[in-house]
Amino acid sequence: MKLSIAIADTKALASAFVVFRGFEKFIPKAAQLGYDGVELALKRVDEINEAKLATLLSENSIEVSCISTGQVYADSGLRLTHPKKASRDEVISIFKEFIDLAETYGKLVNIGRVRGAIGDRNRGDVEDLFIEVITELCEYADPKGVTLILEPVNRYECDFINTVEEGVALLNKVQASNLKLLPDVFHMNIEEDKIGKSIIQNIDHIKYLHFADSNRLAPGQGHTDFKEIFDSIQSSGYDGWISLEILPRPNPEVAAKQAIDFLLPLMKQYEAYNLTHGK
Ligand code: LER
Ligand code: MN
Repeated sequence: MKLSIAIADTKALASAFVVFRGFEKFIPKAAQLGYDGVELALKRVDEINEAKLATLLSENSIEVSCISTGQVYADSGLRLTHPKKASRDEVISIFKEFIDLAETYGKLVNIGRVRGAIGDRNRGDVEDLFIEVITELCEYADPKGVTLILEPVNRYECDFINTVEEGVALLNKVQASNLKLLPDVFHMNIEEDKIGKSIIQNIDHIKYLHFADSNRLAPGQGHTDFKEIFDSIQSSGYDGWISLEILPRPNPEVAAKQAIDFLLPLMKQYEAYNLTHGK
């Protein structure tokens, strides 16, 4: 298990769900605080200077955990199920560039709110469109070793795939080995009856986790039961990234520190469990 934190460019939208803004300043900061990775929240690949990124990562011994894509939608309303083919084609080409970048950095690209909404359209038609687009992207990503991670998002932000079970149903329809799930415990706190039970039941599909407390602050600042979540991580054997997607309050550095100070002891207990149980 490794810990990551969401980071964007200095020009990221105000609405971007990231802790840090500015790669040069905050990739070293994340490493100093003890994070193993950074989740790059991008609107377009041209926000990244690959040579600079490679230097920042190697100088700070930190990895890219994933490329996240919520800002593509927030920036221009582009979405994978856009009713207009030209707009869908535009977002597909943006995603193919993310996949190219992820081939070197992280091997994972998320699909959250950028899937779009059903709105007043027919649910089956939108789902068919989504399956068509996602199949094309999975086929493009597969030879590059990149996995797409679909994020169930709560009903107040999205009207399409709110629960982990709905995510699994979509995965079963697409049938691509490089399509997995990214459950976010903030959304799960709203949509699932028990977060831990849902993680255990769906572990075979889970490739990545977003962490935030019930109020979207750092874990430990709200009322989400992280003990229950770590118990489920332990008993299911989850060994992927845990990425912090929290509000930068009271300020980015304090939020990032609160999160790691709360989580590291829990993670150490888990690792001790693995050692003593020979996992
Ligand atoms: C938004 O609430 C969120 O959790 C993102 O990761 C999905 O776009
Ligand atoms: Mn999330």
